[in-house]
Amino acid sequence: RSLELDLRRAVREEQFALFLQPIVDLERNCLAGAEALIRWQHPDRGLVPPDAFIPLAEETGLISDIGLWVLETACRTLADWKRQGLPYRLSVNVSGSQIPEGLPPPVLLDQVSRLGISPSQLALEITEGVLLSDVGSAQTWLQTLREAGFPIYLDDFGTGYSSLSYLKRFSVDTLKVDKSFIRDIATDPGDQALVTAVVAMARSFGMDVVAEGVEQAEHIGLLRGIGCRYAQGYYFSRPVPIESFLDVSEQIP
Ligand code: G
Ligand code: G
Ligand code: NA
Ligand code: MN
Repeated sequence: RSLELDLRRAVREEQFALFLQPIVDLERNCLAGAEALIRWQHPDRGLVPPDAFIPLAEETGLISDIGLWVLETACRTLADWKRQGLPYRLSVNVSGSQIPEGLPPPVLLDQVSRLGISPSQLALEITEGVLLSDVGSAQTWLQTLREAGFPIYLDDFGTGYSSLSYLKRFSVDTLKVDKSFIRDIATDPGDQALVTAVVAMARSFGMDVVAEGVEQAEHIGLLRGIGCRYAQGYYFSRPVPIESFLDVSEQIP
């Protein structure tokens, strides 16, 4: 349990960093924004990736405080961009265990209004399981925030249990197609057919699509061809520290 003690201290001392990975608008050929991905700057272990501590944070409830730190850091970054006249959108990941008490809608609204940013610039990434686990309260949470203007992204789309009826029941703004479907899209006709169908379906529901895990130049032409508007992946950039993001994004697309 020493990792838990370390994590408690990390929360107190804010030993975290937000890394940003660009999301590119393939239609307009410009940067659309970024996904925020947390890292733990451990005093002895160095940079710890989220997979190594988010599950523990969820078990121990520390995820709530970590989530509030992420929210504040993301909003400060948006305010900073606004001062520079940059219109980018940021998306933050939200775990099921943060919903609803860990991230109350009034807290989100208060944060954006204090910093003078629009809710439309802060997207919330959830996974499909979140709304199925405790349908009542999670659904109310989602609906309240969506009505307040926060875009909702469905993360890792295609890997869980979402069906057409799921998408009809829970309205979201954007589907993020999981990287496992993009990886072989240039060579696997099945994956290509699947992503083509997802894009067509998203359109008919009025949703946007972000392709995740875009690693090759070939992916870009293909995705553009099937009408997928947004892309994210190592081809453009790995997640980078906030301080480097604007420099990195100058090279994009
Ligand atoms: O950064 P990386 O690509 O290693 O992210 C791995 C996973 O960690 C992602 O699936 C993402 O959902 C999760 N993750 C990253 N940042 C956060 C965060 O701020 N909050 C939560 N709850 N999960 C995060
Ligand atoms: O929240 P989510 O699970 O979608 O987090 C995205 C994860 O995917 C992060 O761990 C991020 O570092 C990773 N990632 C981002 N772009 C790429 C990519 O092009 N290829 C691969 N393999 N992983 C990526
Ligand atoms: Na995500
Ligand atoms: Mn994802």
